Amino acid sequence: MNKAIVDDKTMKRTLTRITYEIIEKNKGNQNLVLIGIKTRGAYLAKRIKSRLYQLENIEVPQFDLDVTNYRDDHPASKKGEAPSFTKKDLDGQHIVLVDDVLYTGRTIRAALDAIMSIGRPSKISLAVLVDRGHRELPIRADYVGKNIPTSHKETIKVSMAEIDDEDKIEIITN
Ligand code: 3GP
Ligand code: 5GP
Ligand code: MG
Repeated sequence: MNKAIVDDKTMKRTLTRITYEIIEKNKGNQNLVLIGIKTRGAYLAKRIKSRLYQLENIEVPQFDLDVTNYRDDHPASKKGEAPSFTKKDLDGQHIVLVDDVLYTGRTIRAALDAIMSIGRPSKISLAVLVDRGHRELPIRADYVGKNIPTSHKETIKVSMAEIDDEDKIEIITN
């Protein structure tokens, strides 16, 4: 059973709010760098980057990250892509990691591992579109689009216009 909970207009507003929160919490927006976790986190990071420019004329670098090679839970059956950023992109910067759904926290742990193995940021924050609970590690998000308490059996389906033809968030009950 699919239950739609966020439509395109609400997703747009949510991303605008997250962008304003990033602006508010980082007065001057010095040294901000957005890193989006593939696949949908990368599209979200691109949207936040363009909102930062539209709303406040702020230009920030944005990179995609594939965490496959850094995961501890399911060993990669296929090899992931190497990170596109280098040490100089990270050193002394404030990284805002972006992902679609935060669940156990293991993806974010893998992303932190990838970043720390390459450079030394001054700060790392986390922005997620959905926090569905069930953390297995001491990780929390600084910017949350929507808290959606779920059971382990449910999943959150995030659709994004760039690859799914529309913007939508649904709860899937298996
Ligand atoms: P994403 O790469 O855009 O984040 O993990 C591959 C895809 O499967 C993800 O797309 C994610 O949206 C989707 N997915 C749905 N449920 C789960 C889940 O419980 N765990 C993981 N890792 N991915 C899930
Ligand atoms: P975690 O590593 O925190 O358990 O899971 C986070 C990653 O797995 C996110 O990148 C997300 O894509 C994916 N994920 C986990 N649960 C869900 C879910 O219910 N829906 C979607 N769309 N992705 C999920
Ligand atoms: Mg994801």
